[in-house]
Amino acid sequence: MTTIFRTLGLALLMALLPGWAAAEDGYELWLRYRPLGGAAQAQLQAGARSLVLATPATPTVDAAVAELRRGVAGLAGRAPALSPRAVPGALVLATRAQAPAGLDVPWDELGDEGYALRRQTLQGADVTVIAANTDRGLLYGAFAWLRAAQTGADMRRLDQRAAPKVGLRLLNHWDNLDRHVERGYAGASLWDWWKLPDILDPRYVDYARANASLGINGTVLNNVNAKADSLTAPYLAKAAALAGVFRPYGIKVYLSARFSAPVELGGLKTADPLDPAVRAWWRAKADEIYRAIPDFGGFLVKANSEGQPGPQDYGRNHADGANMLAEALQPHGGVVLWRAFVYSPDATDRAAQAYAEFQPLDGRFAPNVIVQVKNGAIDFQPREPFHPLFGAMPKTPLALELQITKEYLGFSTHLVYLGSLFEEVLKADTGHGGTVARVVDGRLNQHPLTAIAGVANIGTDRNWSGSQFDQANWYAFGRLAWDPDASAAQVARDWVAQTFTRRAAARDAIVELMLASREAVVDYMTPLGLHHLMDTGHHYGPGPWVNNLERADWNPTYFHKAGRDGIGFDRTATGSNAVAQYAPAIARQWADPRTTPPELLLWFHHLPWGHAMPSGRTLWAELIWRYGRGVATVDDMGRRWAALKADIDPQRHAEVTTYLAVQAREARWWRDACIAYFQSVSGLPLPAGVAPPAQDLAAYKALRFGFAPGR
Ligand code: GCV
Repeated sequence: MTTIFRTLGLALLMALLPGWAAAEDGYELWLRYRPLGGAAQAQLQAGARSLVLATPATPTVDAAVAELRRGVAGLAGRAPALSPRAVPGALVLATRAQAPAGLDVPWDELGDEGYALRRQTLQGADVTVIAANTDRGLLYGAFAWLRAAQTGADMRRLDQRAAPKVGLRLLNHWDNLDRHVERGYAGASLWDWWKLPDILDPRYVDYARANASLGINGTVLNNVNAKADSLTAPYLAKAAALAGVFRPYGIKVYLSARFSAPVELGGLKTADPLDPAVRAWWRAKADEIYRAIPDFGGFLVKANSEGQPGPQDYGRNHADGANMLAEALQPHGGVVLWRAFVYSPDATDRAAQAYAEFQPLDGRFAPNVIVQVKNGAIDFQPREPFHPLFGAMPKTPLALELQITKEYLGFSTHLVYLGSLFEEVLKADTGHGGTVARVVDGRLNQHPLTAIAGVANIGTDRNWSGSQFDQANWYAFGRLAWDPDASAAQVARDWVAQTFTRRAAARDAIVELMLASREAVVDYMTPLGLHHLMDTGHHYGPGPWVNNLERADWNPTYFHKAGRDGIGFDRTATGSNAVAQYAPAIARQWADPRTTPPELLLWFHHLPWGHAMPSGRTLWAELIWRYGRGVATVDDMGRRWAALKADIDPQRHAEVTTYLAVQAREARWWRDACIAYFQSVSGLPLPAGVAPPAQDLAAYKALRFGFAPGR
C-alpha cells in the first residue's frame, strides 16, 4: 500500500470507530472532554443546564465560565447557557461576597485558593454549587468539577472541599532566550521571545489552562543558568505580555536572575551584595520590573554553582546574596527562591556540600527568602535518599525542587511515571519530627511561606511533553504540589481516566503499568543505590566506565567506586560521613549496611561483591538480578500495553507502542553495558543462567551521541 492509501485507510477506520472520529495527538492533554455517553452523560446534562454567576465579573471568572462551557459541551453534548437565577439543574458559581442566601459553605476553611463543590437545594431548586472566597478559587473549583465529571464521579452526590497545602506551586522552565531548552526533550521552548510581546501564540492560553487545572500558580520563564538580558527592558516587556496571558488563570510570572547583572547590565564594577551601589541597582531593577508586571512573583537564583556567579565571588555567603535581592523585592511583595544546588570541585563529597554550606545559615535569611532544595543531594537520579537539608533548617522555609523533565531517566522516550518518585520523597520521614511533605508545606516549623517547584518537561512538541506518558508527570507534579499527601496511584487513575479511558479495567491496567515503571528504570539504570552512571554531558545512556573528566565528581567512577574489592560510595564515618548530616535516628539506620534498605545500599556503603543480601544472593548476583528485573518489567509493560489495543485510540496506541519498543531496547543496552563494565572490574563470572551481554564492553564504550538533545 502506498502511504496515501495507508493514511486514507487509517482515517476511514477511525471514522468508523465510535468515539475515535478525530485523531488524538495528545494536544488536549487531560482536558479532552470527550462525550461521557450513556447515563453519565444524561446526568451531567441534567446537572449542568445553565450557569448562574453569584460573583463579581473578572477575567478569571470569565476563564472559569469558558472552561465550564467548553467542558460541558464536550462531556454532555450541550454547553450551558448563562441564567440570571438558580433554576433546577444550574451550576452556581458563588464567591463569599455575593453568595446567595441558603448557601452552606465553610468559607474560612477554603482560604484564598480553595473551593467547595456540592449538590444542594438552593431557593427551591436542585443545583450544583461551586463556591470559593476568590475568583481563583472558583477557577480551581470549575476545573475540579470538570475532573470529577471526567473521571466518572457520581455528580448527583458531589460534596468536595479542597484547599492547597503549599502556597507557591511553580513550574521552573530551563528555557533559554534562543528557545533551546536545557534538559528539554519536547522540542523548543514555548516562549517565542523573538515575536513577543506583539505576537501571542494561542498556545500560551492552553498552557495556562492546563496549569490552572492542576493548581499551578506560578512559572519561572527562563533557565536558572540565566542570561542577564532577561532583566533588560525589552525582555521585561515580553515577560509582561506572557504575564498578561497567564494572569486570568491565577499564574504569576517569575524570572531567574543572574547574580552578576549589576556588572553586565548596570556597568558596576562589582556585584558584591553588601555594596550599596549594587543594592541600589537591584532595588531600581525591582521597581522597574513591578512597573511592567505589577504581580511579578520574584526571582529564582542559581548562584555559585556550576560556574554561575554568586556572593561567594566576593567573600559573602548565600544569605548575604539572597537577602540583598529579598530587600529589593520586599516592598512589592516578591519572593526570592534561592537554590541550594551547589557544588564545587574541591568538595570531598558532592552529596555533602549543600548541607555544609546552607545548614549553618539557618535563621539568617530574610522572611521573603525560600531556599529551594532538590529532592536529593546529587541531581535528580532515578533514586536518591531525600536531601539531608529537609528538616535540618527549621528557621528557613524550604521549597522542594523536583525534575519533571527526565534528564537522567530516559529523556522523553522512556515511560517512567514520576508520581511514584515524587510521592516517595514527600512521604520520607526526615527524622526531625515530620516528613519532607510537612517541611515543604510549612506545618513542621510553622512557616507561612511555602513552595514546591518542578523543572518543566514542556516544549513545542504537539503533545507538549515529548511523549504521551510524560504528560502524566506534569499532571502528577501539579496534583502533588496542591496536595503533597495525595496518592500517586490515585493521581495516576485520574490522569488515565481523563487522558485515555474511563473504563475501569483498562484504566487500572494502565495505572499498574505506570506504577511499575519507576522501579523498572531504577533497576535497569542504577539499582541498589548506584547513581550518576550516565554518559557524559548529555546524560543519555550508560557510561559507568567514564573516568577522564576534568572534575572528579563528574565521573561515574567517582560515584560507584567499583573495584576488585567491591562497589559503592562509603558515606559512613569510614568514608565521607555524609550520612551524619541526617537526623540521628536516620543516620544510625543508614550508617549500617544491615539496616540500610537495599534500595539505598550503595549510596551509603562500599561493600565487597560477596556481601550477603537479604534475598540470600551475593551483592554481585543481586546487582545482576536487578538489572534483569528492570528489563523484564519493561517487557511486561510492553505486553500490557499491547493488550490494551482495543481500548485506546489507534494513533496514541501506536505511538506509545513505538516508544515502549525503544525503551525495551535501551533498557537492554543499559543492563548489558553496565554488566559488561562491572564484570570487567569485579572479575567475577556471571551467575548461572544469566546470558552474557549482547556485545563486548569496547562496543558500548565506543558509542557517541554528538547531537543528543537537552545539553
Ligand atoms: C540548569 C544539573 C543539570 C544542569 C542543570 C543543573 C541545575 O547539573 O545537568 O543542566 O542546570 O543540574 O540544576 O542547575
